[in-house]
Amino acid sequence: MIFKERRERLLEESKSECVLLINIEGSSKPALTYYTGFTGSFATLLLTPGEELFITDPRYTEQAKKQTGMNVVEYRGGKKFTEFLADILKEKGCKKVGVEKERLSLSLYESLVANLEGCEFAGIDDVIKKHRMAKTPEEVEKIKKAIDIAQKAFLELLDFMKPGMTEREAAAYLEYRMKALGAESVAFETILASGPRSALPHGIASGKVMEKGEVVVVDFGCFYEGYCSDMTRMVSFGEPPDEVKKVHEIVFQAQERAIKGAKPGMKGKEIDALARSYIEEQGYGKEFGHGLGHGIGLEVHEAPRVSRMGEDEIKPGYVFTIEPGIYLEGRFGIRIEEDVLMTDKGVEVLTSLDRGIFVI
Ligand SMILES: [Mn+2]
Repeated sequence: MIFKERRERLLEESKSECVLLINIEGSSKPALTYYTGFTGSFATLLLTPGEELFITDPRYTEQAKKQTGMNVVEYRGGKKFTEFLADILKEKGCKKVGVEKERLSLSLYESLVANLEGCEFAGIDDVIKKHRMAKTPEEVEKIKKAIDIAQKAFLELLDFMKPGMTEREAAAYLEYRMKALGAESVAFETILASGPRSALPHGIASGKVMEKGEVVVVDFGCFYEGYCSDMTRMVSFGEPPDEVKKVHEIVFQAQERAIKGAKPGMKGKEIDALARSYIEEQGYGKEFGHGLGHGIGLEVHEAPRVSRMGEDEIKPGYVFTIEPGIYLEGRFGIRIEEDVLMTDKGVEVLTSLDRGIFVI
């Protein structure tokens, strides 16, 4: 079973005696899903050299048994959860414990430390990150399915959306169609921003009425079997003005440079630079304020970073977005976003919608 193999690698590579991953209201949820298959909101995984324990509460016992096939221990209250956990750690003799540092709250950490004298905690975030970045073919298939659903829903949206409608109404339709086509949920709140609002890189759909002659940025995606898609397209009500076309062409060429130029082994920041340098040459460097892309998988924003800060080498099997944009405050913004898979030759583009402006 894939989860069991992942757990064995985690314990081995974490260089800790034990691994403790805690998901309280979503904290280490993606890691719990990655290493056990569990998708609920409350669970803890404890790995020791001889034993694996999965802890949850009675709301999730049945689900946990089904999803993980592991030995499930129930937390039934009576004492604080951290005291309950500390007792287990003491009983198992855990002294050096690997945790997901970025996801462990200070209050939880303090309370564990207070209950576990002489216990040492170490962050194993890098090991988890390294595992999750390298997708298996099965994971890539799920992402492709999430892309397929989102793309079909987008094409249906084009027949539905019209001037006079609010952004929210159009976004709701897109989200409804994604779910009707098999998505578990949206990957994030749909960004659907028209006219001057398109210059907001994260303009969540609002009550604004869309008007004739406006461009609309639509950034959307969905989850399928735990994995997500994330893409962006431009729509225009009527033929767009020349300046919109010109800026779109620059963004398109920047994206093309990143798609063609990205090779395995390059750092995220080198791929970012392929697109960024072109946008800078065209005089819009300041108007491209965000990173070129980010990893996608169990989360819509995960490692690797493909930005000026991206130090991770992008290896075959990594799935990430390439999404340059130019935002002209108060006027309009353009972004085009693809999901790509790094292969041993270069990137394979997984999204397949036309990359031009959809004029309706
Ligand atoms: Mn994105």
